[in-house]
Amino acid sequence: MKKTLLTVVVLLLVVIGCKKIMPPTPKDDELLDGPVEGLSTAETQQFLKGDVAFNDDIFTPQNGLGPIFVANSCGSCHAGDGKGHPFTTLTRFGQIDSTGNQYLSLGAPQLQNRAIPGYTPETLPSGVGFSKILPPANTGLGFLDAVSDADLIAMSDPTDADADGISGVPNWVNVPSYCQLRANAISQGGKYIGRFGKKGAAYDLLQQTANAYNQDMGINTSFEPYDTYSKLEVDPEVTNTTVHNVVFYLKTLKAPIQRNQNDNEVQSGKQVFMSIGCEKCHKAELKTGTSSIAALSNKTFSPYTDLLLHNMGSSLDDNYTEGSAKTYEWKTPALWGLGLSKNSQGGNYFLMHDGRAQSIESAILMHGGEGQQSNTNYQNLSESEKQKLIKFLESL
Ligand code: HEC
Ligand code: HEC
Ligand SMILES: [Ca+2]
Ligand SMILES: [Ca+2]
Ligand SMILES: [Ca+2]
Repeated sequence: MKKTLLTVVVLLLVVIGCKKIMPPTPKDDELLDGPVEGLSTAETQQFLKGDVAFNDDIFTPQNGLGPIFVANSCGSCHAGDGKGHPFTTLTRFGQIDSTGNQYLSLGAPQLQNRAIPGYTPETLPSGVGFSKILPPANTGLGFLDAVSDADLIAMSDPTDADADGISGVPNWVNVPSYCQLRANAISQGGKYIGRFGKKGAAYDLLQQTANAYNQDMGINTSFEPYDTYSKLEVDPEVTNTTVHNVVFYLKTLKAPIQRNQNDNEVQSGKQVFMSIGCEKCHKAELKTGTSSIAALSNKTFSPYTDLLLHNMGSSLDDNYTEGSAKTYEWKTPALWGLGLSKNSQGGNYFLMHDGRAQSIESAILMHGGEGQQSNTNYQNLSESEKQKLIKFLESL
């Protein structure tokens, strides 16, 4: 009897002790790396296979890493599928106008700054301007992928016909032959609307993924078979099945869930967001068309982006062009998940394409060009309106 009681007490102490030292389990709405709701069993299995390839496939010289590379797994730059850190940036160079890349023989467009033993990593040619970009969060991408081209065109205003200072244009890109065109894809001069990457230069998640394997890790696929070092065509180092699983995983990562939606200040912060013109680019609501994945078909969702390019002014000019995107143009980043981005960034914010903004307010104050008016409107707000706006943004 006594012994049992002692055991119970000891067990209780252990349980209480554990509670104190173990960090609390994050709530569902604080996690970014789960699947969308409503996947079938087979779809969930494919999601899980893609999850493993994305996070646990760590490449080594034995299974194909490099010879020149930037990192050895997708997950090392996209930890928890959240935003990356200034330590995990990519560097691109050599494209300043529409004439194409001027430094192809010197390692452009992307710098592979690491190499496996016996090989020399690339270095930037001296005197060349370069662009450093921070990994974006990888959430809700399947929803963005399934918006129709017609909807994107409807939001664009290339000549600023309504004279509100905001144009917004799609990035018209060449589509690699291995990509499948979207249903009802709209083309202009043989080019199609890109939507992934910070300038929207990748047509779809297959191109983004095949390119990441090749350029970021030196892993060749049948889609991108040219070795970045020898420039020769080599055998695939991961299978097409693995690539498709990763693409499926990216497509079916859930959209971040807004927190504190019913808080009064959050709600009035959203009104401020709408009234000072933020929503002209960071669109509160988009809808998907039909998708082969039922959970993504005909859904309305709140990403706070229009997926279009905007002139953001000279101080955000990165001296680098992609597709039809100019050096000063950026695709509106989705703001969903914004308030959670610190979790994968070591407790601090690193916002804007290169992480230069260390708070939400400083990100707003960096908006120039088409974003200048809303920046000025922000500065003219009262302190309490500003606070509500920030509180709303943190709830995303
Ligand atoms: C060295 C760090 C690094 C590695 C490794 C890496 N990425 Fe990325 N990823 C980035 C950066 C930086 C961007 C922004 C690229 C751009 O704007 O063109 C990005 C962009 C993306 C995007 C576009 C998201 C969006 O919102 O448009 C996807 C999807 C993606 N990566 C998937 C992957 C996958 C899959 C892998 C592994 C096969 C991978 N990444 C490996 C750094 C990395
Ligand atoms: C003209 C279109 C436009 C308008 C209007 C606009 N933004 Fe942006 N916003 C952008 C673009 C494009 C970027 C990315 C710039 C970069 O990365 O250099 C951005 C970046 C941001 C970021 C950083 C996001 C991240 O993940 O790094 C925040 C936060 C933000 N905007 C909030 C706002 C708020 C709040 C307003 C209203 C005061 C606003 N924006 C108005 C286009 C716009
Ligand atoms: Ca290789
Ligand atoms: Ca290179
Ligand atoms: Ca306009």
